[in-house]
Amino acid sequence: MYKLIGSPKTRAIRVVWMLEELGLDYEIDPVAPRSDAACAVNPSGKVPVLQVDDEMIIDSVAICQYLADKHGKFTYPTGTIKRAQQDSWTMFALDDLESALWFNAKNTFILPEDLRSETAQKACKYDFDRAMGVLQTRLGSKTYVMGADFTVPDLVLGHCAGWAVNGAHWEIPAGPVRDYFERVRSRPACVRALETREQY
Ligand SMILES: N[C@@H](CCC(=O)N[C@@H](CS)C(=O)NCC(=O)O)C(=O)O
Repeated sequence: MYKLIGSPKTRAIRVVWMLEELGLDYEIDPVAPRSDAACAVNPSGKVPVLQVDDEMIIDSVAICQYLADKHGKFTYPTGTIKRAQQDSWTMFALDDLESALWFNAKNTFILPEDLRSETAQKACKYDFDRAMGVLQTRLGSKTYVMGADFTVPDLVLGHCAGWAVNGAHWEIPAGPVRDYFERVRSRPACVRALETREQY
């Protein structure tokens, strides 16, 4: 039994989604970021954290990749070119989509008010829009970023798309990229994860 520490309203939802994709048993301890309970398992107070026996794994992407590797699904094996290409997609999701979303959130409601900047918000949107163009080019006509099979970066990209539309209120341009995100986010495991989030 895996124990997921972190409210599903945070990036813990990625781990819920992966656990649902893999059909695994898990329990959720819905602790808030920076709470005493979060700081007890991660000195930064960030969530999610996955407890596996007596060990803790910090970071949503590290956790999702670990689960994929351990259960032999939604990933290519380590040491292969395909795995390096898959990891490159994961880094693209974090560098080009998540960083814009996170810095925008910080400048919208997280940082102390006197440190927030509307110019920074505009810069984040600019970077995100540019990333949508890059994604369209790199994706081409593929079903998922690595081809026919859903892998870890599709989950991270799909999560970022929901964050963009529902959190930042940024529009995804109509066309292949929006179709791709709809394909990823309509997977039954994603739908179940979002239903789970509603319970918290
Ligand atoms: N790279 C980390 C980021 C985790 C993170 O920043 N989580 C947010 C909630 S979505 C948090 O705990 N923030 C508290 C803080 O920044 O102090 C991951 O993907 O797990």
